[in-house]
Amino acid sequence: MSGKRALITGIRGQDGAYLAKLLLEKGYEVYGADRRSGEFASWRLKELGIENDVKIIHMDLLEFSNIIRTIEKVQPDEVYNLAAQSFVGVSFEQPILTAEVDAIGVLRILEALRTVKPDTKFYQASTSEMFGKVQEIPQTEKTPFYPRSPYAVAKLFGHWITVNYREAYNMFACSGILFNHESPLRGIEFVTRKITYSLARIKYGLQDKLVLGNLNAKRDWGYAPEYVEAMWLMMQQPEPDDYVIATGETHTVREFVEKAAKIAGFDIEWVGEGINEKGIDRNTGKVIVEVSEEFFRPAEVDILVGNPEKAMKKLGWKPRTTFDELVEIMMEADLKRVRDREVSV
Ligand code: NDP
Ligand code: GDR
Repeated sequence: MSGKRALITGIRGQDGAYLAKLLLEKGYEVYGADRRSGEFASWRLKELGIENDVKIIHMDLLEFSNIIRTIEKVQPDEVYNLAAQSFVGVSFEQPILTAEVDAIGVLRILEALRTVKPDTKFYQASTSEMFGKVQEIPQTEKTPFYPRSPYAVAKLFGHWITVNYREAYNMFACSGILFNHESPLRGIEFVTRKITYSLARIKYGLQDKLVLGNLNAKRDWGYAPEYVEAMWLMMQQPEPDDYVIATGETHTVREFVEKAAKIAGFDIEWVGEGINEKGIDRNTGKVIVEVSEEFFRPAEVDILVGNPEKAMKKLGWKPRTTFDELVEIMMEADLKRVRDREVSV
């Protein structure tokens, strides 16, 4: 037993589940802050078999008094702030809510910690989206930021306020600048999971098409369970610091679709251009991928690719799962899920 107590916000999310599992394995007592309860919301903790091991506590990042009371009660050694309105697309529709949670929410936790328990270590879930309209390739901890969405602007405040509390109050506050990381526990609204889940449903005749937005966007996609290890490693260093966590490779959405489709037994041929582009399955001649304006963003991040050298050197962290392996893990998991749960026999 490590004897340590951790508080994870965003416990019902992808990273919350994997981080809770990792910390439980390391002997931590894990408290998960959740803004609401409910059977369905626990699906990720259930899939990892840890739903009875995490102590759920109700805490909303919008409510300062709630955060204060939670910290007084839990007396955590480490706080991992993973809670966020994390969907970039939605942040254009709900910019004020996004700022309240993703920017001021971070400040609320830091202020609560400064007031109640300033020796607590703090991790902030920062993001490659802060690089936005990229100023250099690949991006490092020193690359200038240029956010391109209300989400990224809010996260940039969260990042800088974390740095500021470290410098102003000598708090152990780190910011992990994580590039996209995916898994079978990824939310269905994000492009990778949308692709694998939809293709699985098409394969079993439950859906006709996969409708996407910008197929040319490039992302540095890694495997989520490895990225939560980096969060923990940052918190075990002698000094708090900020780190880029990435694979160093970038791929288009189109490539992700092609690879996933192949695993699911399709063979895609692209015809047409822009909004009229379509993906036809050569085996059947059927259109299985379409493009729609609906999924384009008012301002897009065209390419992201990170350089994780600092994390490799200082944390001893490195990405292990390749892009091909990631697509395979996700595609196989969704084929199994759909076969087991949605196909009637
Ligand atoms: P998810 O969207 O899966 O999880 C975010 C969690 O935050 C959800 O469980 C959500 O709760 C919770 N939440 C939202 N609003 C509030 C609120 N007001 N108070 C309390 N909790 C709230 O995100 P991920 O697990 O993918 O990501 C974790 C963090 O890392 C996020 O901050 C994200 O922005 C950031 N990030 C993620 C990357 C990625 O590729 N996954 C890359 C870089 C950064 P509910 O379940 O109730 O909706
Ligand atoms: P992102 O992830 O915006 O990078 O944010 P997302 O998977 O939503 O988009 C990646 C790229 O794919 C393009 N795209 C589509 N995206 C979605 N969601 N749906 C579609 O139909 C679609 N078609 C094309 C997008 O335009 C974009 O270019 C994720 C989140 O986890 C953030 O919280 C996190 O900070 C960043 O990753 C790093």
